[in-house]
Amino acid sequence: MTPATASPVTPDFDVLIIGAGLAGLYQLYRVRELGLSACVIEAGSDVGGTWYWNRYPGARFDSESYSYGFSFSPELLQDWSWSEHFAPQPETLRYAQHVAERFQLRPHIRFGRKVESARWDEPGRVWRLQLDDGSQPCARFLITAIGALSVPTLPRIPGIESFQGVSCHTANWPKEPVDFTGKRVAVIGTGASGVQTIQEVAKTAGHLTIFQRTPNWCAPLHNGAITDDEQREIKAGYSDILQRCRESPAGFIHTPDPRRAVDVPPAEREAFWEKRYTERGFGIWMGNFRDVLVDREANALMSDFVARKIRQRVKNPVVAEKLIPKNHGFGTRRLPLETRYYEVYNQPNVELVDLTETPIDRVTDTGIRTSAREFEFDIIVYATGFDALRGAYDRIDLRGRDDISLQDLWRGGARTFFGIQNAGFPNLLMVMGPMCALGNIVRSIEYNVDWVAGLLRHMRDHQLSRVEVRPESVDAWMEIVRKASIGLLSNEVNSWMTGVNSNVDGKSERVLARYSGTGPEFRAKADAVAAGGYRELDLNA
Ligand code: N01
Repeated sequence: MTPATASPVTPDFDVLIIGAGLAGLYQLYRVRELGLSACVIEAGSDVGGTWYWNRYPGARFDSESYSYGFSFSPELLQDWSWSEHFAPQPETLRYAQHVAERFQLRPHIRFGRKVESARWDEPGRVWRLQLDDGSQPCARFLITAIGALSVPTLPRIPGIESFQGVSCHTANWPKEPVDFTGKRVAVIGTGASGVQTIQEVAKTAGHLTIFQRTPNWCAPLHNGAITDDEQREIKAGYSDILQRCRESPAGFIHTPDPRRAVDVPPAEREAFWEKRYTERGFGIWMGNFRDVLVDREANALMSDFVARKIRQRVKNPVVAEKLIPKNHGFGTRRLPLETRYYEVYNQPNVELVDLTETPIDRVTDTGIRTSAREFEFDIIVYATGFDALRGAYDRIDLRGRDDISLQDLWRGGARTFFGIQNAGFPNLLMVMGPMCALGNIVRSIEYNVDWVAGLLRHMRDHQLSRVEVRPESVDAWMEIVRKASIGLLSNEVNSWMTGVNSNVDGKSERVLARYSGTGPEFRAKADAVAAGGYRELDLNA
């Protein structure tokens, strides 16, 4: 990709990609398809990203397996058979490995290396990276595929390092299985990872103590094996499945019911919710009445329905009340999907500790001390979440033109163009950076990677070697992001989706952290940029 006015520097690669998760793998595939040389830098010892690190017991999809896989290769869609409606983590890791092998991606990946810093060299027109093994590769373009939920965070509790038993974070789980049989186990955290872990560990632990700070609204997953007939139906129906995902607001196969909950007669509304509660997956969240996530009255009615379900399922009424969220409505945080999660609390070997009543004072060498008492454990599981969305960017010293640091640029909150570009950072392209649309993640990854590949193709075809977003284009996108956030109840609630993480300095306040409009709207706007010849970007030879 050598331009007419190229610098004297010949880069090691046309493109360096950080991360060999599903985004990095697909980006590598697309970049190589363009005939560009590329290298991926990956911290893990294998591909898979999220599915490489999150090996905790019970980890699995909450998206229907067949709506999650890559769609770019019809042969891959036909050849790969998901075993369950919501595939478990080992299967998804095998899928990532299969993709890497099938498309001969492995030779272009350097495993076990971390990027410490990346610096734009303006005269040389290259990105210069510093890796933790001392090497310093450079490339014309840097593409970050470093994930929105890839930096696990531990609670800020004194004494964590003093614990003499086994401690694991769900997102940094050991490769060797952890045996819980007969053990005294603590789980801290009750988000999607905590819920999946708890319902699995409760099967074998001698005693399980769950430390809950905020309960979440959870709904049944209804997983099951995919029968041969279903498999045939899925494979014959991929174009329809993918079309449904494309048209739905967040890339899932579920679309909202066009009616408003508040307009539907109570008996009919109740019957609709009962039906949704018995169906697979996110239908109860994404396929609900259209006002449930935006209208307080509708949301309160829905919350009341699920609260009644929790009361029916948890025998001890005091425990049931503790498990019912009081500070946020149904679906305003990411909905954990569960399999007999609430029934776990009926088991004699399970105990719930409400941290709002008795907070943790410290972790000791033998367990956990709360304000009320001392607990002894063999294993402590931290299901305490991530420094989300911008966390992975905050950990690399990224320097753009005139030595601007990305941390400085984002000091008052991340500001990007579609989550892809930053003003002052030429030739840095982010796959799913802050302010992009999230949703069913591989659907979003494919779109973003294709958009980036489209830009690279345009530059190659027009002999352009430098791209930088115009500051006014970032302003315009941020205004769209701001407007899209208005009215969504989820934007009024603390969660990783609003950039809050109590375990990270400076992240206690809600900020604009993602584009919360719909996928179709996001794609229409990004498509228009490409169709208009990228006028929002400054492109040079
Ligand atoms: O993380 P979370 P997660 N003391 O941030 C608690 C995706 N995912 O890993 O709510 C005590 O949701 C914290 O409490 P609070 C999915 O997008 C996908 O579970 O802050 N507790 C909360 O309960 C999901 O949304 C899948 O009060 C502390 C928990 O830890 C995202 O990943 C599966 C604490 C963190 O919950 C993140 O989920 C799993 C402290 N100091 C995850 N600090 C699938 O689709 C934190 N907590 C398969």
